[in-house]
Amino acid sequence: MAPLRVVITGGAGQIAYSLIPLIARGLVFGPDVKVHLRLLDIPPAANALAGVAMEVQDSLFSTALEGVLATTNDVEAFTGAQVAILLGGFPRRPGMERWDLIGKNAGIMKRMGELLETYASPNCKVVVVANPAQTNCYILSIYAPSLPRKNITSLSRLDHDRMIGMLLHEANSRLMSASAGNGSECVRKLTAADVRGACIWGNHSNSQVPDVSAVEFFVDGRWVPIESVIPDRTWLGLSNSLPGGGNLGVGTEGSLVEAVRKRGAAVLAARKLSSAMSAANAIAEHLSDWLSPEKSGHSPAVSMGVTTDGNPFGVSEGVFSSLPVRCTLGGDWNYDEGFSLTDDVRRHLEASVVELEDEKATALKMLEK
Ligand code: NAX
Repeated sequence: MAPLRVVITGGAGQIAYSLIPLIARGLVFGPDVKVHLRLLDIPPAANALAGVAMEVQDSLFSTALEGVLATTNDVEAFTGAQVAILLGGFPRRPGMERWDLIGKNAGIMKRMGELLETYASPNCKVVVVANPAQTNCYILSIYAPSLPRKNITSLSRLDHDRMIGMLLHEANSRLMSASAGNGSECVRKLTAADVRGACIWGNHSNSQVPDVSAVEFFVDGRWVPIESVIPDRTWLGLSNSLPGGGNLGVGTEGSLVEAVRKRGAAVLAARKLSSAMSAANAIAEHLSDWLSPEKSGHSPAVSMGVTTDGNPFGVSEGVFSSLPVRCTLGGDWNYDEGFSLTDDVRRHLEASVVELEDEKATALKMLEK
């Protein structure tokens, strides 16, 4: 069978550097799927891109990687692409307004949309990572009108995984100390497979809505509600002491919601570089749950940035938003109707969707200029 053509834009950047080995080892599309990588970057990054290509050659990756093309020619990169991983974008510079950034990236996404429309496979599957990720999806959908809207997704899996990582950290420390205290054997350490029902709603920004209201842990052979392991409702953002059913912990110093929203900034402050290893891992999980023959159809509900058109949650249509979905065999996905919005989550999600609508309007206005 012909190898899967996978284009990665921003191929010389730091996320690509962590992602390429995961793909090349067969960990994303499945060990039996041969991949031809098409790494694209802009001419000023041509040397760095050539260096990445040298390292790929030197790495003697598994047979999953059938070939690699490193190019600054976008038509060459997108021709026949069956999967597009869009990392390339304009970075935020000091003094730059958020709206300027949206405008610059809208221009880049317009070009990506045209490339997808004209040169990629008609059923190309897309994940947008470059920010503003959800609004970039919307721009793509305008300039690649023949591509099914369901094929265009954005990454909110990193936010999802950050939340699960924090929940596991808290749950495990509570379970460990509980078992140490009564002298019994240590409780089995929970892993990601022992958590279900987590969801990120809304924009990939500070307005995102990390929601644990449906979370359950698998403890001692059965699923139990989150509060039976982590009874701290304020930290979880489940406090119902305020009118309207609580405040989700937003603004509460040290709450889970605040921590998830600020995790990217915390990594940046500590590393002096934005998240790359965890972003690459989240992209790999997003794609393998969606597209790998081994995982698609078997994975739990996950958060993905998808079109809101026809969603069952009552979210305004016409934008892309993080929502809970289930991936189905053959590279499709459906909204997970098992999720429902609490009043509090709905209120916060509405604010996040207003932000998405503002971003969309700004991007469209900038493209008209
Ligand atoms: P880097 O700055 O390391 O790499 C970006 C690369 O894109 C550069 O090599 C640059 O030359 C290239 N590029 C710029 N314009 C291009 C174009 N028109 N065509 C092709 N390549 C182009 O960024 P990196 O850390 O790899 O992050 C990539 C993107 O992911 C950024 O926009 C970042 O904001 C976004 N992120 C999104 C996340 C999400 O959860 N949605 C989390 C991680 C990350 O911060």
